[in-house]
Amino acid sequence: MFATCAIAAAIAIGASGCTATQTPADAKAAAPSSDTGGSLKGDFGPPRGKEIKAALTSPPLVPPPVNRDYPAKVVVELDVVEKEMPISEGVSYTFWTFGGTVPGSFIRVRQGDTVQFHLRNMPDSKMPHNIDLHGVTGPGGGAASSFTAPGHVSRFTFKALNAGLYVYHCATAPVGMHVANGMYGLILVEPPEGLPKVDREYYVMQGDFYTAGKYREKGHQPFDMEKAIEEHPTYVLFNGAEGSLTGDKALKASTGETVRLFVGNGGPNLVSSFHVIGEIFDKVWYEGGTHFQENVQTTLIPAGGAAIMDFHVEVPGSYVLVDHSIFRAFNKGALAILKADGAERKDIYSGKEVDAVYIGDRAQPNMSAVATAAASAKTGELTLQEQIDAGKALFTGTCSTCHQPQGQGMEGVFPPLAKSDYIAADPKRVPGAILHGLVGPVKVNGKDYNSNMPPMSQLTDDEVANIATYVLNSWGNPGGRVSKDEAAAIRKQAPANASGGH
Ligand code: HEC
Ligand SMILES: [Cu+2]
Repeated sequence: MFATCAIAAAIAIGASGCTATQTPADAKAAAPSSDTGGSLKGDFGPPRGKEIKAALTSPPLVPPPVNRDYPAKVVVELDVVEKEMPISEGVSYTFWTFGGTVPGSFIRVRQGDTVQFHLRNMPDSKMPHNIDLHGVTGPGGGAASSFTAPGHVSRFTFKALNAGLYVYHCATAPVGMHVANGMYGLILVEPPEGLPKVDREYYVMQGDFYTAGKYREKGHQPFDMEKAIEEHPTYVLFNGAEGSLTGDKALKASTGETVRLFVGNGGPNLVSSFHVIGEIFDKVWYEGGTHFQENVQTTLIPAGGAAIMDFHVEVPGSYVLVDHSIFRAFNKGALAILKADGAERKDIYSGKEVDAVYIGDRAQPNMSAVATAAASAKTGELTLQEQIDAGKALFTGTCSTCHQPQGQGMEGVFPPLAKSDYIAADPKRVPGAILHGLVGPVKVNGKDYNSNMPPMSQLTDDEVANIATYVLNSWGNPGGRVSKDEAAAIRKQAPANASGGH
C-alpha cells in the first residue's frame, strides 16, 4: 500500500489521497505480519528447573503471569465436582463442574511448558467425566487419556506447543449434555515474552443453559434435552449464574487503569457477540490468538472459542458486559457489570452515571430478596413483607423505566401508580395490566391517558404476584396481596382492554 501510494504521489503530486497523516498507518499495514511459527517453533526443549504446581483460580479471578523465561514442568490438579448451585435467584440447577465453579478453574502456563494433568472425579459424582483441552496437540486433546469414573484419578502429560487462550471442556457422551451442565473453562498458554502488563485481569465465560421450567421459574430445574437439541436456551449466562457479576459481585476497576478480560464461550450452542456498553476495546486478541485488532466495539466469540480484550478506563461508572444478541442480555441473563470508581471526567463524558434502562433489576446490590421469597414460598411460609421486598427488587428496571422509581409516572405519557384511583377501584387491575398490558383510554387521578402498555407475560406467576403486591403496598395505594395462584388464573383470561404490544 505504501509503495502504491508513493508511485501515485510521484505521478500526480498533491492530487493523490496520500497525505502525510495517512503515511504511518499505511506503513504499519505494509509491515510484514509477524509469524511466530506456531507449534513448529513452540518446543523449547525438555522442562527445566523445579517442578511447579499450577495455581488455579476460580472465576472471575486469573492466576498471576507466569513470569518465567524457560520451559518448566507444570502440574495441574483439577477436580470434577457435581453440585447444586443457584442459576438465578430462587432457582437451582445441578451443575457438573471443573473445580466446583462454572466456568472451571483458570489454568495459566507458558508456551513450551510440559503440563502433567491430574483429573480427579469426586467420589460422590454420578457420572464419569474427562477433559479435552483445545491447547493440547494430540488426538482428542486429552479426552481419551482422561476418562475418569467417580472416585478415580487419571493422569496425562502434554507439551503446550501453541501460545493462545484456549477452551477446555468435558467430552464424555452425551458431550452436549456435559457441556450444557457447565463443564468448560479456559487455559492460557502465554507466549514466551508474556502478555503486555495491565492493571487488572478478569475471567468471564459465557454459556447457554436449558432448564425444564421457563426463565426465572423458581425451584430446582432439571436439564431439558429437547430444548438443548432445539438450541432454545432458557438462560444465557456469564459465569454460570444470573447475577454472578452484578451488584455487589460486579467486577471492579478504577479510572486510569487498563483492564484485561479473558472471555471464553463454552456454548454448547450459541455464538457470542461480546460487547461492553460504554467502552471500546483498545485491543482484541480475536479468537484468543497471537495478533490483536484495535478499537473494537463487539467481538465474536464462537462456541468453544475465546478472546482477550484490553481497554483503558477513563470515565467512572457502570459498564455493562452483554451478548449483543440483545434479548439474551435482558431476557436470558447474559449481563455482567464492571464498576469503575474514580473522579468524574466531564470533559470526556457529561452523562448520567448509571443507566437503569441497561441494568434493569440488576441495578441493586443483590437480588437476595427474590431468593428469600422463593425459599419461603417453597415451605409455604411466604410473608407479605417478603413478597413486597421481592416485588420491589423486580419493579426496578421492569416497571420503573416507564412508571418511574417512586411510581410517580410521567405527565401525559405514563400514568402514576402512586395513590392511583384506577388501582384503588379494583386492585386486581395491577396483575391484569402486568400480564395483558393495557390499551385505550384510562383516567388516573383525574387525568386522561390513551396509550399502550405492552404485556409483560415473560414474568413468571410468582414475579407478577410479588410486583403487584409491592405496588399495592406502596405510595399510598390501598394494600392487599396477590398470590401466585391468582396470577396464574389472571394469566389465563385476557380482558377487553388487553394490549397486543406495540
Ligand atoms: C413501556 C412502558 C411501561 C412499562 C414498562 C410498564 N407500564 Fe404500566 N402503563 C404504561 C402505560 C402507557 C399505561 C397506560 C395505558 C393506557 O393508556 O391504556 C400503563 C398503565 C398501567 C396501570 C394502570 C394505570 C395506573 O396508573 O394505575 C398499571 C396498574 C400499571 N401500568 C402497572 C405496571 C406495572 C406493575 C409494571 C411493571 C410490571 C408496568 N406497569 C410496566 C406503560 C408501562
Ligand atoms: Cu463430564
